[in-house]
Amino acid sequence: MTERTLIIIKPDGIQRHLAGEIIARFERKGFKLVAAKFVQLSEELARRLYQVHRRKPFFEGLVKYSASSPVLVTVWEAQGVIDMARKMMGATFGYEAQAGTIRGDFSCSRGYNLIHGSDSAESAEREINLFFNSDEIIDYELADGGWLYGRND
Ligand code: DAT
Ligand code: MG
Repeated sequence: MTERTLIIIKPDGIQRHLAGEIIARFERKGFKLVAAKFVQLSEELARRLYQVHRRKPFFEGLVKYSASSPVLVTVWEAQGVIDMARKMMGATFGYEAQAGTIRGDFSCSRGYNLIHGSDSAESAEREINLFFNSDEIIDYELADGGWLYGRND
């Protein structure tokens, strides 16, 4: 079944001119972009995004960093997109992430790790609703859509 995930290119991703690189990876993989918004997060919205971490010692730092500079918020669609995007992002800390992943290739940091991606279907739904109304998620066909999934899968 087609699934959606929320991907945020975080402040360091924008400041380090990596937005195009990151988007290109998801495009080339075959994910369909269905929504995008360039925004300056408020600390309040950052707190809501990361609410599961509210009791962690790094929470306030995470909120401040997330609201420190603009981010690009995107929604991507594909069969199994949540797990595939997490694999492409790599492990949370840049210095532990495998080469070939976004964090593994471009981040050496713990907190400045370039990208957020939903970690489950429930998180994806909650996070997408934080940023987008249903009419901001675009329903359209990709011209090469028929070539993305084999008919013999
Ligand atoms: P992920 O972004 O891989 O889903 P997460 O949800 O566990 O990771 O944590 C959210 C963000 O919080 C993560 O991207 C970076 C930061 N973070 C996580 N654990 C941390 C820690 N121990 N110290 C500092 N920052 C941390
Ligand atoms: Mg997470």
